[in-house]
Amino acid sequence: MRPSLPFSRWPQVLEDEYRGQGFWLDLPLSNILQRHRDNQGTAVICGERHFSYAELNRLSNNLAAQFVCRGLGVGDTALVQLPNIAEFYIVFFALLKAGIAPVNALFSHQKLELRAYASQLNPALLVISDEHPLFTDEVFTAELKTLAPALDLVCSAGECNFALHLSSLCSMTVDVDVDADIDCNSAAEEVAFFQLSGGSTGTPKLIPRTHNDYYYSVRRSAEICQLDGATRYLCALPAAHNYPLSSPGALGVFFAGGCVVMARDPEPLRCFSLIEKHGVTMTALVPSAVILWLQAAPGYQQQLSSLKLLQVGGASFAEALARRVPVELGCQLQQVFGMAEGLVNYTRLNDSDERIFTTQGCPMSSADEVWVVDPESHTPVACGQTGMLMTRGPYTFRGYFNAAEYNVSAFNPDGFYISGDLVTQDENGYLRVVGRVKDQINRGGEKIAAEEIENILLRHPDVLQAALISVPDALLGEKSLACIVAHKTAGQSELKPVALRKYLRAQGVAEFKLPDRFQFMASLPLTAVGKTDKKELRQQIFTTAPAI
Ligand code: AMP
Ligand code: DBH
Repeated sequence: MRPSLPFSRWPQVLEDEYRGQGFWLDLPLSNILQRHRDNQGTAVICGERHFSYAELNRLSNNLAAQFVCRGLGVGDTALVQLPNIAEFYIVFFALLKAGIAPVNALFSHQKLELRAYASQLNPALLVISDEHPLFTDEVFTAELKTLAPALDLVCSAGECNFALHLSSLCSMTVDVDVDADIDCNSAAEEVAFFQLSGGSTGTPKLIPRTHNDYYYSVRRSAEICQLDGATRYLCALPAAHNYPLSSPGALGVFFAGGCVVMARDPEPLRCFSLIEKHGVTMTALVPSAVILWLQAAPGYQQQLSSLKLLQVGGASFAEALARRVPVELGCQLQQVFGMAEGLVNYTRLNDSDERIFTTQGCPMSSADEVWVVDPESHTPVACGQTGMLMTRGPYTFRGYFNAAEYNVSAFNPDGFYISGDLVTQDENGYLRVVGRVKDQINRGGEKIAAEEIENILLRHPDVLQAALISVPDALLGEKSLACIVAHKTAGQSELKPVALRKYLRAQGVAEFKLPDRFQFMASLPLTAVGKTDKKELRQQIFTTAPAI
């Protein structure tokens, strides 16, 4: 048997405390589904397809058995990239049951991200969809195999002539009792899967999440959101994202025995008709999607009448918009401020309107330790003052995967994660997100690490200096602006925005990470140590002509 995957564990005293307080139950994450194995109620609706809990359990058992009989198990990892379809959950539970730890890439990810995940994890298994342009032929799969020597099994949702088809694997039964659960899970204190970090560094980082910590965050989230068997949740954000997966997300709904309705994306009219058709009671959106829903809602109130709760999170949500939600969408608002690294804050359902409209909630767990500190000295600021958020707790990770050096700067010596978010906290523990010190752009909830894009731009032969900064945007909250200094020798024609975007696309950069605008400059301001002075750069940009 292979050893379990390495990761940064909690110190024993904290593990004991989290167990002692009943936060960690030593159950595998797949228990979320298995506890409903005899439930004939609908777990997932995906287009015209309805899956009961019993069916979801059986299909994921079959698939897990296929993986196990091919020799896969604890110590193995998988790279998964699926759109919002029921197979996302079948595969997720199958991998958990087989003890294989997946990373679920976003469907918008391209070569750059998939290469990074493949080379960091060396997955034995790749699960793809024939709908993704990268997998219309075998070329990119072959490249991934060179980056991940362990990769020898490729499965696909849909038709794909170089992969095994998920549909046939799920319907095949191995020589085992079909009703018996496959139970090759990794131990509850080990890594269950990897979550994605929005990041602020050159390469995308992976967040190990254990069964114990993730299961706790799901249970507690389901409790705070008062989910039950009657909950019907519309999953309109990318299913792999931490927010629609666990806050309380689809896993919270499964835990409570409710039903998840899949939407391709948050496009309002399609979502409105799914809400009406399936009597959806709650959903989760990012602020930019709420703006589109508010624009589209007039005349559709009737269709939305089953919707009771709208969660909004992932990026700053203006108070003026928050106040419009109950009036114009006819449902309660819940603000959610979370991170794939762990800590999630919610406004509570019985909070006053004032709190719900003006704060991003308070930590979900009594064991969440939240510090608001001076970003330089890490000393606490006074209550109500702006400071940087640092946190530690029963479901906040203790280190990025295989990144010992970086982890030294991402955590303080006591294991507090340094989030890089600027917040205020009031005397009741409620947080407001007011900014950030990390070098990241939050483009409508999709996070872009400035350094990742800058590094690629700097590899362009005509680019001497590059800096990516955020600029305000009415819909997305923020868009990205690339400030470029060209080499003196560069032909001017080369450095048009269209050419640079084409170059970035050719490097495999996901569409949402392409700079929205470019500004060509003679030089970039530098700090005393010779790094780009983004504060000064911002000043210059906003006092000069608009970028193209
Ligand atoms: P990620 O690292 O991709 O999981 O993104 C987490 C980050 O998203 C947080 O650290 C915040 O910067 C941002 N974020 C999440 N929810 C909110 C919110 N409700 N308001 C403002 N920013 C948020
Ligand atoms: O933005 C996020 O990453 C996020 C937002 C809300 C998150 O991870 C979550 C809730 O769990």
